[in-house]
Amino acid sequence: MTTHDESAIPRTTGKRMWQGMAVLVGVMAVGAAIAIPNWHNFAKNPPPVSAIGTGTSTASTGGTPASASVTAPLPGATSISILAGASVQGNPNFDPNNAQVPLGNKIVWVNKDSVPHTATSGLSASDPASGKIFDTKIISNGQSSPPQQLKGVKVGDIIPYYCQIHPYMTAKITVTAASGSSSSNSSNSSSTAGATASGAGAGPALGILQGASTQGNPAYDPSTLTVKKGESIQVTNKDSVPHTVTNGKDASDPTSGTVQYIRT
Ligand SMILES: [Cu+2]
Repeated sequence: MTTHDESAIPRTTGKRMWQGMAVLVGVMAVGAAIAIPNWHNFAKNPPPVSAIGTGTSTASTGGTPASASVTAPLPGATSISILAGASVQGNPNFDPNNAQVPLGNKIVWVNKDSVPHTATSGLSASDPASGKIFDTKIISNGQSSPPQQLKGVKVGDIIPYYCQIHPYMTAKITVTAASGSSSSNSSNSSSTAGATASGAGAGPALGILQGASTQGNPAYDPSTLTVKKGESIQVTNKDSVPHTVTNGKDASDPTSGTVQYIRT
């Protein structure tokens, strides 16, 4: 059959049309049969690129993790271990990962690994503040660093540091009130000491709501939080997938995650 009408008219039979529809519906049904029962797992097990490490998850609590079990080998010094295997990305590296160091204490890093490391203040080598507060320089395997005095820090400061040889090795130090001076502290210091002693509940609470991972849902509760100087924010993730709370507009914001010093 020919026609002078050149417009695109579908030329097929009703039967072939329904066969095509059946193929489409079949493919979608198979896909749905796989995706729907596994939806929960997809959400709970994000691909590695979006997986969130657990190493720093206690950082925001401002509590008393780990350090209580680490006793100084010499008076006035805090010992931090560099664990065996620390040079392998993803392994635990600095222990404790967030050491609570009394103001004025020196810190000794003990390298228990089989390769050299450094402990250098700052976020990375490109951080203009890198090494300004302390830098152990190279610590040979099996050796301890010279005692490091933290320069210009105050109670409540949180100091990130890293290894210059393995920049993915990161940890932080929280400066606490000097031991033995609790009775003569200013109100700021004693409130910090109180916060440290009580651990959870030391500051205002921030909730991440169930369903927050769905775009458009309410995410943070409250969405605006007022914090006083020196207070820690207690973040509770009530959702079924991991989240972070990171300062900045988004990951491309050059200031993202850089609010690091908490001044009391
Ligand atoms: Cu290293």
